[in-house]
Amino acid sequence: MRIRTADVIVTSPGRNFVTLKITTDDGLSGLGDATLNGRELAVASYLSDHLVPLLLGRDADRIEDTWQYLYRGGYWRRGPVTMAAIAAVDTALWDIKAKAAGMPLYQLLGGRSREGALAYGHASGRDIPELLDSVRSHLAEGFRAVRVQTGVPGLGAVYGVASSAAGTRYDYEPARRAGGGATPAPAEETWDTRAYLRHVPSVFEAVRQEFGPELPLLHDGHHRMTPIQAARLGKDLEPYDLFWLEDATPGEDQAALRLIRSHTTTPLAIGEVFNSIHDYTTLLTERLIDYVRSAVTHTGGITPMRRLLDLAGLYGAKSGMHGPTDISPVGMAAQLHLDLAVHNFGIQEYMRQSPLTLEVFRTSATFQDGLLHPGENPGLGVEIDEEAAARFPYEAAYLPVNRLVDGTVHDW
Ligand code: EZ4
Ligand code: CO
Repeated sequence: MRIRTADVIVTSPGRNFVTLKITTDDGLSGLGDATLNGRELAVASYLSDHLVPLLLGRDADRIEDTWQYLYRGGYWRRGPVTMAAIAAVDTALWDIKAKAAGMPLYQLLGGRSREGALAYGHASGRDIPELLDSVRSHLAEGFRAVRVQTGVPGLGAVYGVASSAAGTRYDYEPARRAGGGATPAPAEETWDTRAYLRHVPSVFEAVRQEFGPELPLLHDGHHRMTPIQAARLGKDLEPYDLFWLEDATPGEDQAALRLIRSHTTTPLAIGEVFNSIHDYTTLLTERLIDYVRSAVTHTGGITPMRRLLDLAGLYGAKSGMHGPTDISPVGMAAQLHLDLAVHNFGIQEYMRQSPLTLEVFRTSATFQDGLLHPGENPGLGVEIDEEAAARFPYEAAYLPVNRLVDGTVHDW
């Protein structure tokens, strides 16, 4: 079975997505997600200029060999652009293999270990009452775990907090779009870590008071703290029994996690901006983290994600794959098949896609009683409507930039 065509599809049904569609001479086709929020066209070029010419005529059955060929053969290893491009190829080839077998992909990954993947949703509010309403509406939608983010008194818009009131579409996260093809400058937000550290424990106090001790609660620090600040927050949040504290510090400083770990028993999650198993070696072998946050889309595909989760399992760490709306329904489906199959599943992040996005990507995935399931269709269970995709041309859009009150550009 040879690869006949490989098409890079860039579409923007509410937000930008990059998808690779591989078709074989047997007439089977597979999809892979290559979306890199705010840097989409770099990956599209990597695919169409550098990988597609190498794929045409190759044996579609040889997933591992193709992965190694693209990773080692490119000389320049790792990096989010490279790994998103390779991820799309890997995922599309798994989709094809599972379709050829007539099975949902999770069967080829060893069959299911559970009925569905426990999902967490994003509750947020500009203040505590708005947050409590948002938690309530998530519970009403069936969520059995929620991430909790709020505004900080004295600060304006805060990344991770919905700008619209609870009940309307939860739209904090899509990067800001320019409209009309213009290139926008990123929005700039002001950040004050001391004000944040004073405020967050009172938020969790209010949520536990209202919803009791059972509900799994998560929090995302969005890389904004120094190690010593993160250590303090972890300690301050211990009474509220978090499921995890995510991205407390910028993840590339792996040694920082040693300091945090030595001060707090709050479970730690990290890795949504990582793109390689090598980003985790210190963190896992020294048991500095509890959850691995990588996405299939940004880590080179299903093949290396499986390898990473197997390594994590040796050190008692579990999966918590990244699942915001900048992971397309294709990337999410790949993760859901892994979620079902792997032994050391922890939790799956889940934000609902917009109706426009779901017009372009037809997915068999379901969300019921707090659990996600990829469906039983052969392959990934996602198809792309290319005519619909063509109606939504790319629009430049960027994530915001954080500045401290003194004007310095900050981590976020
Ligand atoms: O900021 O997906 O845990 N989820 C997150 C996301 C990320 C965006 C970046 O593209 O932190 O909202
Ligand atoms: Co995050």
